[in-house]
Amino acid sequence: MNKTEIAAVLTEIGTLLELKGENPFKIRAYQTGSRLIEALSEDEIVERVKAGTLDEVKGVGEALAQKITELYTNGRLEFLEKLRSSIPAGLVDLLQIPGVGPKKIRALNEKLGIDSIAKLQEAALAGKIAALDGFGEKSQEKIIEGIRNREKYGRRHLWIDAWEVAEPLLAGLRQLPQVQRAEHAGSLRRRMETVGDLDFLVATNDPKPVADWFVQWADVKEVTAHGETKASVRLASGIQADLRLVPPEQFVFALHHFTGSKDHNVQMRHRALGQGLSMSEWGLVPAEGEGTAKQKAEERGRKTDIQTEEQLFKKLGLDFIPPELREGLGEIEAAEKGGLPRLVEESDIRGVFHNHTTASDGHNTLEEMTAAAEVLGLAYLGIADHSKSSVQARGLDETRLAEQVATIKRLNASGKFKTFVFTGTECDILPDGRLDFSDEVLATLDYAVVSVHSVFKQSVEDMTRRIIRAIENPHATMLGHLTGRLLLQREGYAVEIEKIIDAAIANRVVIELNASPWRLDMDWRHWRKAAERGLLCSINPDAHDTAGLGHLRTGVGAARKAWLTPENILTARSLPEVKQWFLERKAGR
Ligand code: DGT
Ligand code: CA
Ligand code: CA
Ligand code: ZN
Repeated sequence: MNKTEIAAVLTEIGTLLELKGENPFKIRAYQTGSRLIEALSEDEIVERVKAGTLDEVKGVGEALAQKITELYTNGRLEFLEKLRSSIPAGLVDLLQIPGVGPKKIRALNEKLGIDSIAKLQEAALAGKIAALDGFGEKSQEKIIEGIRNREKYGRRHLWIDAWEVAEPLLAGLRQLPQVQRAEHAGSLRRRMETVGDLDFLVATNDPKPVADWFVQWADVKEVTAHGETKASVRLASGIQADLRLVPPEQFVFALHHFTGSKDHNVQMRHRALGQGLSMSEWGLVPAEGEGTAKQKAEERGRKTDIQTEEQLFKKLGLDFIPPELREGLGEIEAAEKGGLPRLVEESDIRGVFHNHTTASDGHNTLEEMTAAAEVLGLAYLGIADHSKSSVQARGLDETRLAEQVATIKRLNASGKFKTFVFTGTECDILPDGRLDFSDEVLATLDYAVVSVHSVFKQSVEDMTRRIIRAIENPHATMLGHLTGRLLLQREGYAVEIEKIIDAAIANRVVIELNASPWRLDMDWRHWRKAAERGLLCSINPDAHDTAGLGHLRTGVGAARKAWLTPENILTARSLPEVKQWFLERKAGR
């Protein structure tokens, strides 16, 4: 365990002892011990553990020294494990509610028999808390809100939601005169499909006003830490945000460290060590020699020639690794050999498929959607309204589909928009794998997205067979949202993804990367290998209104995370190339 982790354990022990109503001196000894450990350098702790001289530190007694040694060497502490199990789990849970500390929990337990969050909520809603000594209307309100928010705060957030909250905050930080550089880091920068919390990083020589500004941001609901090197807040949306403030010469090292991922960082540190260098959030310094890593880094930082991540990677013999690829999945090996892909960018995308209009469950008309695509500079727009079995989505039957096709052809011929419109459908894959439209009807369209929208609860074998049968239909052009997942809401249905990928490649069917922020399906984790084997991707916004076309950005982020290049993506091709590809496909089989 490192010192921060050890300090956290000591604090936890103090809290648990307080919860048990132990002797205040004993409690204070752990609280003080935690602060003392934080104040020591990592190297000093190592030395003192080795020499057995921890108890010589003022304020650290023999008992504490022995526990710290045990934590340092074993990474666990029997005393803590016993302590934890001696307290009802429900009481410990109550510590998660803001405004109720160990003392209050004991009072609630003694006077009202409260030993779980559920009972606390019940008592608060019944107005029983306000009547207790040491509580009141205000603390009762706070408890009720705390419980209500717990679920909201506890969960992760869609990338797009996190992005929308983070962008204005980042812009605000950059405008402060004390801020030399500011970036976001963590999973948001790595473009994970969901984000736990926001991580901001600022380079400044004057951290106090920056931290003060951050905790007073309009959206801040609660300040959980407010120092000169770090501040943490909860925002109104329930998202938590960390701000770290570092001197300018440390910025690039901290940016790399807090961008993560953990796995990537571990591998990078390992590589640095192989070159005799110690890499940390503080800097890149010789692994051997006098002083702590932090001291050495601070000393050398002032004269470091490393200002950018490009330079940092170069120093370790690597090409620049885009943040999206930093998952510890072979990116370092590729960067070493000059083998990183030229990742797709938003500007590579020439058109979009799989979009809905008011004909089915969309909110904008065909012309509105086309106008919006034109504004985005897209050369083509593929319409794909639902088919007749999707009754709730007002799926089109054969007659209405034929009418829509005629309308689209007239629109293209009119020359009203620069964007060309492809005729298509999002055709239901029926439970047995047949498609919702006959071959004759499908043959009248430029393309067909085939998707599962019903009967999700099939066995893996049945679902896999069902989708493969659909893929084998010569009129299927693309497979829509492969697993049907809704991020943070609904797991995808069980299906053998490898077999689906095999079938798609064999039948020259495109698999979509559904760009809607709550789908991002097929998942980036499957794409890299599949694309290497020749699977073609289409980044499909699945837009249900004009704003939905903007989901393209989320989709491109996921595609980058998936190591995809423009060559892997159908919609990075020009209009004539795509027309040609559709024609060849139709003729080819
Ligand atoms: P999240 O917030 O759960 O979506 O994921 P991240 O990746 O943003 O994780 P977070 O916010 O806990 O930390 C940001 C980055 O800081 C993380 O990706 C890597 C780095 N980091 C944080 N704690 C550790 C640690 O204990 N060890 C290492 N090697 N890196 C860490
Ligand atoms: Ca984070
Ligand atoms: Ca964080
Ligand atoms: Zn769909």
